[in-house]
Amino acid sequence: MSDSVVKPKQEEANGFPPPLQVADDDGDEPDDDVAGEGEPGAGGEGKKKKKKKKPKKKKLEQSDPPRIGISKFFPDGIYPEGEIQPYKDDNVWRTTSEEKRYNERMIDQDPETTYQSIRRGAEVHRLVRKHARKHIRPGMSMTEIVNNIEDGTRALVEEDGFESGIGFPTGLSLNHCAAHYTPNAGDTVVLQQADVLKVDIGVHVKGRICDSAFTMIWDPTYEKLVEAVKAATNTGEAGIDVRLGELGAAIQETMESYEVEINGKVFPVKPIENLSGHTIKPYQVHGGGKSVPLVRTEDQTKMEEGEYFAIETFGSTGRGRVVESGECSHYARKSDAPHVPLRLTSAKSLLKTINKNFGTLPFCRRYLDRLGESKYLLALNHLVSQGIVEDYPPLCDQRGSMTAQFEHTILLRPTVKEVVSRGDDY
Ligand SMILES: [Co+2]
Repeated sequence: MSDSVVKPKQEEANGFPPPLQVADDDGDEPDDDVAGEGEPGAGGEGKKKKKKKKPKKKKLEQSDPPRIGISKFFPDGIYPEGEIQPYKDDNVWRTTSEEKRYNERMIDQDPETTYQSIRRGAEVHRLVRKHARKHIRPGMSMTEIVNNIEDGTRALVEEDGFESGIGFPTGLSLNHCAAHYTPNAGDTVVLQQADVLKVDIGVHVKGRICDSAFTMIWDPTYEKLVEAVKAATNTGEAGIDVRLGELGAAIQETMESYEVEINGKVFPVKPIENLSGHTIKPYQVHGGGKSVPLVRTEDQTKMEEGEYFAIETFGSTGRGRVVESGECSHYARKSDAPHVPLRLTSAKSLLKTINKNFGTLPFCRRYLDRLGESKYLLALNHLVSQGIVEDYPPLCDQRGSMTAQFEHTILLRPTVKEVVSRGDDY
């Protein structure tokens, strides 16, 4: 198909072991008894085992690194539910409401809105990050790390044009940089023992983007920083009718109850006040226009039934404010891009490539490289200056400070809240 792109053979180049062979791949009898190991939810578990004709047949096992499409493990198309949290206070009635339960069934039966797409993305996310956590260590280059993650995502989600694929470039922001860094070609950064690494991974299925991030450290100095941000993300105050400004206040309060001692000096953990969580729309990771602040604000906007939110919080030992800094890697075509006549032929052609391969999904320079584009910077900058493409440069606090991030995608279902990206790791 013309939409699918050529997959580079990066396993060998990076010295990773080649994917293991599928133990059972004759495909005549699906193994519906192997669900994702150790994951929450009930996907596939309720199924009765069929009497097998061939008792010697082995279970399908995921390879290491994970490269076997997730759908092979869920042949009925039912993926594990995330963590279920009941609504509180004035919304307790929703859990048992017949009407709300009916609404939910209707949503799930509609192929356009079903929860199975986001849950499939979340299951891929859990497997990819499980491997990443085991695999990433100081001494590795950013390029090695990102290839490992993205090769895993592409394989597990069974990348197929706009049907399924990477949701956005993998963020690998280090230390004082909080977000929007991923290596460009030629990047020479190598992970260090004392680094604080934010890993932000996006997976989409039919445009439903699972947006979830975590922080990795190897130096125990930053344990409290990581703990603070994890706790703030898990504050759990999100819900239907909750006001965004008040949710920000709850996040701020949790975050500010921590401090971190670095070389004998105590630093308060500050929420980064100019970063925020966001609603997610199909194919638009920042679609829907609502922001979840990390500090108290006067925003009276309420969260609403049916919305998908990325609840992400960032803590910092620095100012608690980020500015754009460093070479840009992330871009996305605007969903409301104006129709401007492009005089630059190269920009016209690049826009075609972007429309065909990403639409409004964010992409990075590496993704253009692997599509065979070269010397596109002038054209790309032209699309940015014409307001067609938005650039997202790295966002950094002051040099010398450390920042951490945790993020989950949540669904405000009619009856309950579902933390769809929850795993046993965070
Ligand atoms: Co996000």
